[in-house]
Amino acid sequence: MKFLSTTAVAGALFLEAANGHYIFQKLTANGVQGGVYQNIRQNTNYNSPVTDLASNDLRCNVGGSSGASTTTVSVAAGSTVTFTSDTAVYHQGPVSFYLTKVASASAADGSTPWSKIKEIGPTFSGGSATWNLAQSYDVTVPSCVPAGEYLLRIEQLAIHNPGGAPQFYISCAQIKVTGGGSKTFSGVSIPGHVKATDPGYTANIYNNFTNYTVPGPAVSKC
Ligand SMILES: *[C@@H]1O[C@H](CO)[C@@H](O)[C@H](O)[C@H]1NC(C)=O
Ligand SMILES: *[C@@H]1O[C@H](CO)[C@@H](O)[C@H](O)[C@H]1NC(C)=O
Ligand SMILES: [Cu+2]
Repeated sequence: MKFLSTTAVAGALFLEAANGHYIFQKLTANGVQGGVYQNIRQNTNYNSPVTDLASNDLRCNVGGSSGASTTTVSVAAGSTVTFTSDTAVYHQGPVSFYLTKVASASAADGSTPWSKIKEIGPTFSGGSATWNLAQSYDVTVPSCVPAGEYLLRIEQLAIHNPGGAPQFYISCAQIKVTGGGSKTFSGVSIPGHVKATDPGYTANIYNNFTNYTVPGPAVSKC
């Protein structure tokens, strides 16, 4: 009896882990896709989201405050990298990418200023919105940022459930930028980059949804 009930619980947890949500766990850089958590910090909350706007877990997910077991990959400034999730993103919401310069990508805790370098909102056509729901998302490392080590963070904010807490699906890659320039982007703290009152956080995507502003700071450009 005890064995059977334990098995049932384990089975339920497995189904939840397998079917619930999604997690970005691979990075493609220099045209080569790394293994699971090779260049992305491994989290400890499976594929569950973070929902607390004040939590440091918003930086690099639960369990991602350091990355000693993660390899830092060299990428040229101006080149494109790709984040890939275990299953395709299926909750509607925006995708944003943030970059923070650090002394050591494997040791950094994400408390340094983050600059948003790309955002993907919905497109509106004929009165309806279309979200870019995908398994992989590309981002170009800005050509003008200084060489050195960075955390590169992807944030998919699921706002599919108005009235419920929006869900942050987050992963941080560890990169070492080569080449580059000398531009310093403005940055914001995480947590703190998204406010509970932001229209892009509170939006009801099912009701009179005709425009959308992705939460967080403006995108920094070279
Ligand atoms: C829909 O939104 C627009 C712009 O935000 C607003 O002017 C309008 O009153 C809204 N309509 C309804 C029916 O809520
Ligand atoms: C849509 O535009 C209106 C008018 O500028 C603004 O008040 C509202 O916050 C916007 N909605 C979203 C979800 O960004
Ligand atoms: Cu979900």
